Amino acid sequence: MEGFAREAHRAYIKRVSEDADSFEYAVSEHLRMSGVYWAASALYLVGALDDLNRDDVIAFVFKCQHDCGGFGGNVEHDPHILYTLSAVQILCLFDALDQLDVEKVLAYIGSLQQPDGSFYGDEWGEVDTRFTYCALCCASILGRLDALDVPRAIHYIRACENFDGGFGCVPGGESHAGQVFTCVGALAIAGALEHCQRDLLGWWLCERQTPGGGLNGRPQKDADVCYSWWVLSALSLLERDAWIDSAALRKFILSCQDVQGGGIADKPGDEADVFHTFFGIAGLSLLHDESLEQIDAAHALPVKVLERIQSQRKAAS
Ligand code: GRG
Ligand code: ZN
Repeated sequence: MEGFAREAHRAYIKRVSEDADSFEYAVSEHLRMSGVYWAASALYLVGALDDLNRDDVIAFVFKCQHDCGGFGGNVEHDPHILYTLSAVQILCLFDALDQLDVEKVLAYIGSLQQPDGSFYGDEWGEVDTRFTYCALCCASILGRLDALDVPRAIHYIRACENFDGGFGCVPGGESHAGQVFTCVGALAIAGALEHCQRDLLGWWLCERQTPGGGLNGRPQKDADVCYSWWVLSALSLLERDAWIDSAALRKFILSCQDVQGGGIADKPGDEADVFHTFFGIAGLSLLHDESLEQIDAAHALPVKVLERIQSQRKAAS
């Protein structure tokens, strides 16, 4: 079996982050902010955050902020809660939260919450449990969950639960591992995991493991490296991560590496991309790979980064 190709992945992430002429750079133009979060997080987990230029990244992040407090996916793109979370996560990774007008960001996120507890993604009114997660994760990182109506947010998440213990993007929406992550993550952040049916949902999640060791997002679908994060993070928050075959999952993730060119693909033999590189490495971190930094399954940030933020907040109060 191939080992973890750390140096190749480092070089790959640096290359695709800097090469503005690459295919990957062009197709990720609309979500650059999240792309930077995936790249920076992956580098942090392999102990190489310094491969990115801190000043350039921070300048880019603030160029994407709007007067309302929200951030766009790129310079001159409209604000959206998805990119607002990525922006805040990037500032955390680079220890630059002190440059952020926290109240302004909280006002933006709070303005997106609806009377039923759900969240819009932006001013256009799409509702999705992904946006609930973004809101709670962001407010939690900023130490200000009190800025949101958390009980109503929990109520809305519960309305998205299905008979199989899983969750969808809206009430009645099919269970999907990505949405399960957002709902379990948000409930964990809210300290409300008692609302999950741990055993029923744990079963549904561990049944996502396919004979090849990889995880899929719902029944009958192919395994894909990113579900190593969406499924395993939820299992670990529910304390049911021992229910999957860890060695087989690790083997599947490693088989999706491009050991020469660097990066990790969705499936063996496919082209690598930064999204699957991050979620593959994050999955290996959740599998307790000791050569990697540990990641927090609820906030999708390194444990050390969250500890640093907490101690800074303590010192300031
Ligand atoms: C900070 C980690 C983090 C997340 C932010 C955006 C977000 C919040 C969460 C996304 C959750 C989600 C819905 C993930 C699934 C992404 C995915 C692979 C979707 C593919 O769906 P299909 O139907 O694929 O195309 P399948 O695998 O079902 O065939
Ligand atoms: Zn994927």
